[in-house]
Parts: sequence; C-alpha cells; structure tokens
Amino acid sequence: MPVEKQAGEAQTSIRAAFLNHLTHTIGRTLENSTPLEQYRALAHTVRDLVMEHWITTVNSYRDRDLRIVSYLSAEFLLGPHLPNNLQNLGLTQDCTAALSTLGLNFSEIAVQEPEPGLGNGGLGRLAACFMDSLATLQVPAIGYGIRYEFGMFRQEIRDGWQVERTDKWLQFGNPWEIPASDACFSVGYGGTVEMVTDESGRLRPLWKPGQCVRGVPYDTPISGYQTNTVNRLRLWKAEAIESFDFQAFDTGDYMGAVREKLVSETITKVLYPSDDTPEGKRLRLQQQYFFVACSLQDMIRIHGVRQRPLNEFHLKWSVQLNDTHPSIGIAELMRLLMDVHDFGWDEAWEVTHKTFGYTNHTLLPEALERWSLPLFAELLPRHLQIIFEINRRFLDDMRQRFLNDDEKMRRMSLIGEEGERSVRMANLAVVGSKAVNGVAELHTELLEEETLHDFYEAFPKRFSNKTNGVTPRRWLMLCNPALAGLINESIGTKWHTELDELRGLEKFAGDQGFLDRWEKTQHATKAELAKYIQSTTGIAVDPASMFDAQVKRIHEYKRQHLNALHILSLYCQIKAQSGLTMTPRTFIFGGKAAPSYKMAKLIIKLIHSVADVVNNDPDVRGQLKVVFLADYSVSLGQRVYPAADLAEQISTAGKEASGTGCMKFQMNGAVTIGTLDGANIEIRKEAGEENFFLFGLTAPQIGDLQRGGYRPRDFYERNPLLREVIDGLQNGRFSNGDRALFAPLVSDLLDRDSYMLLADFDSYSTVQEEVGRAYGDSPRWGRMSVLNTARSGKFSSDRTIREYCRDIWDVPVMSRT
Ligand code: GL4
Repeated sequence: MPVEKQAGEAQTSIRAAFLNHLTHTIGRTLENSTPLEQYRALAHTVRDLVMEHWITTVNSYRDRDLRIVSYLSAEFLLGPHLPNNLQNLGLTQDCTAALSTLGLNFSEIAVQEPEPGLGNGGLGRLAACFMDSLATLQVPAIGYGIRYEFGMFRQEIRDGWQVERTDKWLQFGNPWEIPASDACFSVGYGGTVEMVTDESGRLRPLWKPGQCVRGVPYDTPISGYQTNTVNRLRLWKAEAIESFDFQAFDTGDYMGAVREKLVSETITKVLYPSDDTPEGKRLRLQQQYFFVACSLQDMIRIHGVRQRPLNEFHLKWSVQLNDTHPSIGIAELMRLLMDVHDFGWDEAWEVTHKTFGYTNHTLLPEALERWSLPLFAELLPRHLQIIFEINRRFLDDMRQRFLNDDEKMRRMSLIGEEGERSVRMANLAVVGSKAVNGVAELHTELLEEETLHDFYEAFPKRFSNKTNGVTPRRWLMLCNPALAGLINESIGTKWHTELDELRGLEKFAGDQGFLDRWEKTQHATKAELAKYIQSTTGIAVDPASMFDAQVKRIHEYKRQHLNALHILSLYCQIKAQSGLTMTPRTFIFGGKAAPSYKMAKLIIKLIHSVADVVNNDPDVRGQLKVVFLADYSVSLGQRVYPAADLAEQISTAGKEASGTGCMKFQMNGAVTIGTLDGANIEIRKEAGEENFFLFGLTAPQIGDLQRGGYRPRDFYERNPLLREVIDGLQNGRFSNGDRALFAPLVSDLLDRDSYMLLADFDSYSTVQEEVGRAYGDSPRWGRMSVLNTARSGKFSSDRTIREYCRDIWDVPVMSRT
C-alpha cells in the first residue's frame, strides 16, 4: 500500500520537524510549552515546506522569463496562514494525526495564530484572494504593500459601544515573514527641487529631499493550491537610515539620539482604519509614497537582474493599482525614468502609461482621494511638477479633441480648483494607466456613465469590468469542511480549482435524500457557531432557527440600521398580538466602525439596544434573537459564512461597488435578501430570480427620487408600523427611557435619509415575510440553498484573475487540464 506508507512518512517527518523546531527555534520541551509556543513551532515546520517550493518557483520564473504581475495595494487582509498553507500542501490530515500522536490538538494550536489584519475590509481581502488565485494559477506575481506594525484595531464592546484597542499582531514575532535585507531602498520626502547642469551640459531638475527613510522588505510566501508555485508578498517597513545619532548621544541628548528612528518608523506604524473614506492626512500620503517608491525601485532592480533595458519595463511588468492609494506610482515611475535613468519625457511616458492598470473600488464621491496642493508640494515637490506637466499635456490634447469645452476641461483636470486646490488621484490614475476597471457590472456602468464619464468618452477602450471573486479554497473548503466533504462525495474534487464544476450539484437539488444530508451538515455547522456565540456573548441561540447574518463594515450605505428597524417592527408586532408566531430567527451582526464615524458607532449601539430588548422580553418566547459578534475578522468570517441561512446584502442601490461577502455566503449555500446593487445583481442572475429575495428601489429610481425632492417623513407618516418603531426610538422605548440616545439617528432618518431607508422599508419588510415563509418550507429552502452553491462558480477569484490576465496584464495562466 504505497499511498498509506507515504502518508505515514509525511506524519513522521512533520512530527520530527515540529519537535525539532520546538527545541531549536522556540527553546521548549513538549511538556513545558504553551499552545502559543506550539503554534510557533508548527508554523516554522510548515513554513519550511513552503520555502522549498518557493526556491523552485523563483528558479522556474527566471527560466521562463515571463512578464511579472505587480499588485500594489495599501492593504492585504490575509487571515491566518497556517491552516491555509497546510491545505494547499495537502497535509492537513497528516499534520493533525502527527500532533495527536503527541497528545496535541491541531485546532487548539491553530487558533493561537494572531491574524495579520493589514486591511479594513473588502478591498484588502480582495487583494488576499487575488494572491491566492495568482499562485494557484501559477502566474508570476509579486504583491507589494505595507507592513503595518499595528493592523486593523481590535474591537471591544462596552455597554453596547465600540471601543478600539491596538492590534499587536507582531508582539510575539511573525514566523511567516522573512526580512530580505539585500533589497532595502531609501525614500525621500520634502526638500527642494533645483535646476542643475549635468556633465553633458543639460539643465535638469534635481530633487534634494529634506528627509530620507529606509524601506526594509519583509517577504511572506503565498502558496498556491496543490501546485509547487509559491509567490511573494513583499511588505515594506520604514526605518531610519541612521537609527542612532551618536553625535546627539555624545552631547547628552539621549532622546534626540533616537528621535530620527521614531519619526521614520511612524510611517509604517499603523493602518488607517477608515474604509471608503480617505482622511486626507499627511501621514497617509507618506505611507502611500513610501511603499510605492520602494516597490518601483525593487522592480527596476529585478528588471536589471534580468538584464533588460529599462525602455522594455512595460513588457516585463504589469503593475496593478488597487484603488488610487498607490497611484502616486505614476509620477514616481516618470521621475525615476527621467531624473535617475536619463529618459526624455516622451520616452518615459511611453513606458509609464503602458505599465499601469487602475482598479476603482468605490463610487462614493467622498471616497475619491484628493490631496491638498500645499501638502503635496511640501512632501513631494518634484512629483507635483511632474503631475502639472502630465496635466498640461493631457489638457492640451483634450482641448483639441473636445473643442475647448472649458467645463469639461475643468472636470478632467488632475488639479481640482474648487475650494482648496487639490491633486485628484483618480484622474491621475486614469490618465496614467493603460486600463481602468470597475469591480462589478453595475459599478463599471456607473463609472462609465457618471463618475468617470468624461474619461470614458475620451478613452472608451481603456475601460472594462472585472467582477470581483473570492477564493473557494479559504471560503468554502477551509471554512466549511463538512459541506466541502459532501460536495466532494457527490461531484468529485475538480471544483477546487474549476469552480464552475459546482453546477454538477444542480441535479441533486430535487433529491430528498441529498437535501436531508445537506441540511444535516448545515445544522451541525450552525451548532458550532451557536457554541461560539454562547461562549463569547453568553446568549443561547437555537441552531434550528434561521441564521440571518449581516457581517461587514458598519456604514450607513450598507444599512445595518434598516435591518435593525425591521427587527424592531417584528418585535412591535409580537407585542401587539400576544401569541403571534413567526419563523424563529437568529439575527447575527458583526463589523467594525471607523473610529471617527459617529453615526456608524451609534448604529452599533442601536443593534445592542435592540438585542437587549428582544432577547430579554418573555413575550418574544425566544422566536427572535439578536447577537452582535465583536471584533469581526477573517477568522470570525470563516465561522459565520458557513453557518448562515440568509445573507443580508441590503445596501442602497448604486452605493456598494461590488461586495464580496455576498459571494462567500452564496458559495456556502446561504440565500440572499438584497437590493439590485453591486455584485448582488450578478449573483441573482446566476442563482436564478426564484432563488434570491429581491427588494428595494433600483439605482435609477433612487436618483429620480432624490432629484425629485425625497421626503422621508412622508414614508414615516404613511406606514403605522414604521411610525411605531421610529417613535419608540425617539421616546426611549428601546433605550431604557433615554430619549437623547438615538435622537441624531432619528432626526437624520426623518429629515435627510440620504441612504433611503424609509423609502425601502416597506418593500424590505414584505420580502422578509416571504423569506420567513420560504424557510418554513424545508424542501423549498433546501433546493434554493443547493442551487445557490451550485451556481456560485462565477464568483471564484480564479475567474477574476483569468480575466485580468487576459484583458489587462497580458500574461498566460497555467491550465491544469
Ligand atoms: C470596496 C467596496 O466598498 C466593496 O464594495 C468592494 O467589494 C471592495 C473590493 O472591490 O472594495 N471599496 C473600498 S474603498 N472598500 C471596499 O471594500
């Protein structure tokens, strides 16, 4: 039995390597080690295996001399590495068995891994899914980003309010990263630009930065699923060029001796915790320029190692800008080519604009990055000159094409003139890139027709849609092993890398025996989440109730408060008719609010107040339960997605660029209640209308209503149940008599309601009733659930990455068949 023998060998060698690391890397014996130390020893064991593939990957890329994809992103929200790497290596079972021979439990050790939370939400998690797919499809790729010392804050809840705590993920070291001291670069800020004459007598600008910091790269290997490919995620840390000033020390200025170090290291200290709303702060621009400047220097270095002339840079690199955060790279590449490598303007521009692609991730106007001109001039004076020159040439060109349409020129300019003058990063990104894309069909359409319409008119061919996707390895196989096992048994395992194969499940959607197994599996997963809920919140929930989940950042446009208003309306109905029965539901919320976003924080408090009222009123008879899971993260998502029956995707139409949580729910067999927004539209198209609960106004209807003078108070007055709920919020019924608590929320809803909750409330409630009935009909629900999973193939990030490779990056992907 050679296969079993092999398996036995793998176990033995994992066991030996683990014990070896425990002794030699950690310095402990098995008996006197803590679970955290055992985790670190195990992480080193697995990393060693990954590193072997890394070496072969580097060599094979060198031999193939292919174009490399460089993914520039200020955020990579990776989630735990250990279980994912084991799965990719096909060693999960062997590892679990090896540990159990030592009396250790794999899951208990794995939960020790601190999560690398280097992102806010969807945008950062998308970058992580892309890294997974790039490695799995064996595309030569490097992810470049920032090694934040403190990632996304930890969320605690005190008395229903969010409290932020520092995330010290690096406190006990990070076994997954390797510092690469041979590729450090310096990055300048501030100072002056002077015109100097060079050796050949040419007058040229010379930037003399006022401050310099050093970028040190830390590499994390990113393994592909069942391939030998391991790509590199290179995250930069800022350090002082000279970390200790001996002169200052000698003169007795002890603090001064380390000041430089402190100032420099601040640049990569902390992740900005705002999603969709840039803060326009100096440090943020410093961060952006820092990682982009290091990354471009690194690419030029690698290009040199490959012995290629720089005018072929764009033939050997495709650089993707994950939103505008790295878009300063366009000016930086121009600067490097002209000021450091002697290119003329035209030659430099030819290379630059063929190198970059730009992905837009948001339509919210307040989220389009703009930097005040004085700030920009102070930090990056040379780049500002370059941006002015790009703008001058660009507008000259446009003026000819659009016959001096001044209004249009004003809109397209890279420099905003309204209010304080500013640099418009989205305009820079579009003008300096060969390709621009949105992240779902509706989003791209709205970019083309509204947000970036002038640019779309000027360069229609530059635009395309690339609907987001998520990796089925983490978001189905790893997080839902029971369901994945049932699927493997039913249709084989090809779906692991060809997610469209899930279509094979359709034929079981009417098979009662299969549906029973499907439901049993889901019930067991729900029971696990129920245990977690009990242990973290003390609330007992029934796994037989419908698990209705809304997990995502807390934001008014995502409308968690619409969900809360609906729960209160159910509660009011129960109170009004004693004995009323309804489909039992557990409402599960999770998500963080930006620390400075008052209304979002009040929404968290609202959810807790609703939970207090509903969970503790005996009249409810346990039919409704509301829980808020604190500190939402990738790991927590891995518990929630597989256990949900219903996914809430209820953003105001036209506001959610895509959404990716919706895809994770669908893969795991949840049915969606949603608006025609972002990727919901495509999920509904794939799943079939009858397997999706649609409600609410469409994006054009929202626009019409807003233009026609929307009066939320009319909706309040017309609907008695809505009135009862809002009045209750106003008169303290849901806040122990505190009338002031929700006053800001109520007055916003009644007088402005920018996200149209009141306009959509009726339709949402009606469809929720239909959801309740459908859940009561188990064969119907089971069928909907299976068909959602069966038809989720489109939302694999493998599909998305294949499209980027084909349409934008022009690189081949490896086919497995
Ligand atoms: C976001 C969008 O809000 C979200 O809809 C999208 O799915 C995600 C990835 O494309 O990007 N944009 C920003 S900013 N944060 C996001 O999560």
